[in-house]
Amino acid sequence: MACLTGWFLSINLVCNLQFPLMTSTQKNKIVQALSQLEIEVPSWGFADTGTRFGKFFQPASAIDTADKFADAGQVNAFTGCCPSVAVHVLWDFQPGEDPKAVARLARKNGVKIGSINPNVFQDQHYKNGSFANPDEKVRKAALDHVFDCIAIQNAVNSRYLSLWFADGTNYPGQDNIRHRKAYFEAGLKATQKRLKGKQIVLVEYKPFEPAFYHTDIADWGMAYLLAKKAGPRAKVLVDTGHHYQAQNIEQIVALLLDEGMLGGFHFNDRRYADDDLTLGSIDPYQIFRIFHEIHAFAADAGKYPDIAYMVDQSHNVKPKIEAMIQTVMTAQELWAKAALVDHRKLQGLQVKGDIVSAENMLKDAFATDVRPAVAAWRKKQGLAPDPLVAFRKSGYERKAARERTRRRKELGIVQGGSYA
Ligand SMILES: [Mn+2]
Repeated sequence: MACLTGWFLSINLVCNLQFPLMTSTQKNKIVQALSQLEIEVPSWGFADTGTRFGKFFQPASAIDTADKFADAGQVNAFTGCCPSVAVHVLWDFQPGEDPKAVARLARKNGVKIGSINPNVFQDQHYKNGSFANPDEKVRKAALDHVFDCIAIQNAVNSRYLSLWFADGTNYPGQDNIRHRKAYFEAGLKATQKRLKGKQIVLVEYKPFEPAFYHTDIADWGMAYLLAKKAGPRAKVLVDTGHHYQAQNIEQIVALLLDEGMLGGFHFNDRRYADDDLTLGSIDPYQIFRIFHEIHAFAADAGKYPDIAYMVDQSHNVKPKIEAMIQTVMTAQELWAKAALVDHRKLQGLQVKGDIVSAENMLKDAFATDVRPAVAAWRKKQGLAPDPLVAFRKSGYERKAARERTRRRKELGIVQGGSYA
């Protein structure tokens, strides 16, 4: 017995020597870092959505905007770091509805309205584009819709107007790329000019889809150029899923931070293209490296950059609230891991040219199990140490499924149909 105890002790000692337990300095770093991270969830992440080929319906999915806010309220209640909800104007506001009433509905559910997302891709007249449409009347309709969204933004006191454009062409010769660029410059300039105070317009990019020959804002450089020309309230939004394979996203983040042009993120993960998979499910080290660039920038600047962290995922096969909580927990863990890097020490190694040790500083931080420290932070906030377990125990999903199934019946809503 004594011998066994000795054996366990020596194993423990060896382990502790090679992989020391977290120090109180590291724990403090994590607490400080977590207090900096608020994540916005998307209203569209709680409704039934699908792929181009079909939808898999869930009894607990949100039917209307009130349900979406209630579900987002659950994510905030259990994680304590998601106080705002991104809204899609055509999907979350009924025509003629008082935006202030929608804002009150959000508050009633323990959240507030975050970024306002115009929709200039759904209507029939956008077949050849919105801001870049060759038809002046359509360009004006798109701009008018964006102006309406800014009016909503003002009414609900939202800081961010978040723009994503499906604009592009499918075939060579279909339209004049330079003319379209000029139309975009004009539209974004007019949009930026409408904003006031601390309001920001975010310009998102994406290499392809739905257009498959050229996309008008295809990468960060195009988004940067257009945002820069639009004026000081226009910044770039990095959607982590909107890059070609092998693109170095953290380099884009570092560059945009350095230029004061990074406005925000849309978090998700991808294996092939814009897959909207759960953050960190495929490549958590990628997200860690992005967060490392932000912490490194903050260490140099003496404060964290003013950027919006948002989730852009809609889950077709996972339960929606659980998937959102899982996403937020993953973001917090990767953010906490990246906060462990000692930037001064890293710089010393970089100057010395000690590449192996420098890289290992990132690898060691990534390999650290920060979950106990994150759980301790949650306890201090009066939250359950594991939000996912606590949410499951709450029975909310079962109750929502029952209530929403009954309501669907009353309203005559059929969950069914196909893509075509
Ligand atoms: Mn996005």
